Amino acid sequence: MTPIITAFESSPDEGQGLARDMRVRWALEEAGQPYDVRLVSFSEMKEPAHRALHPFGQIPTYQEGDLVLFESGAIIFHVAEHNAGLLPDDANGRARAITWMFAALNTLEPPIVEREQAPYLERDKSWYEERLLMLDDRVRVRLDDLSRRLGDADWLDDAFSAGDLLMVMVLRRLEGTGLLEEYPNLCAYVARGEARPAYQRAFNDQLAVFTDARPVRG
Ligand code: GTB
Repeated sequence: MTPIITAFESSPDEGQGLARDMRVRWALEEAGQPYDVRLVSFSEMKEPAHRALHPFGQIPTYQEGDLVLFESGAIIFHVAEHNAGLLPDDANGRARAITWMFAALNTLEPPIVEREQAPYLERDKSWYEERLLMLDDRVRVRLDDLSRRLGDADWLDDAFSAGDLLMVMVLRRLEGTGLLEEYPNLCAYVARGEARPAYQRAFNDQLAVFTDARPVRG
C-alpha cells in the first residue's frame, strides 16, 4: 500500500524544504518507498477531517492503510523500522542511531526553533536585540558540543542513519542566521546530507509544488 503524507499547499518558505514534510520525504526517498502527497491549506489543517489525522492540526501526517501517524520523528522511525537504509542492522548501532534521532529533535531543535521564531514573533519588542544574543548563545552551546562530537567524521555514528537525516534537517533551520557558518565541520556535514541523491529527489519534489503547475498526486 502506497503511503500518503500531507504537506503545505502554500509554505511560507515557498519550497526551500524547511517545513517538516521535507524530512519525511527524504526518509521515504532513502528507503526507496514510493509515496503520495496530499497538499493541505492552512484552514483545512484546522478542520475536523485533518484533526482526525493530526490532533494538533499540523503537517506532516502519514497514512498507510489503517495506520495514521503524525510527528515527523515518529513517522521517520516507522519508515526506518520497515525499510532498509535508515537504521543499522546491529542492535547497538540501531539504538545509537535512534538516540541521535532523539538528540536532533529534543536537544538541538528546541533552541534552534526558538532562535528561528524570535525575528517573526519578537522583533518589535524593546528587548529583542538583547534576547537574540542570548538565543544565539543557547544555540552555540549545542553546536559547540555537536561539532566537537562530529569532529572530522562524515556522519554521527559510522554510516548515515535516520539520526543524521534529522540532524541535518534541524541544522538547516539555522540558514540565514550565520550561526552554522561558525562551525565548518557542521556546514560540511549539512552539505553532505544535501548532496545525497535521496535528499535531492525529496527537495526537488517539494519545490515542484511551488514552481510547477503539475497535478497533485494522491
Ligand atoms: N513536532 C511536529 C513534527 O515534528 O511533526 C511539528 C509539526 C509542525 O510544526 N508542523 C508545522 C505546521 O503544520 C509545519 S513545519 N504548522 C502549521 C500550524 O501549526 O498551524 C514548521 C515550519 C513551517 C514553515 C517553515 N518555513 O516556511 O520556513 C518552516 C517550518
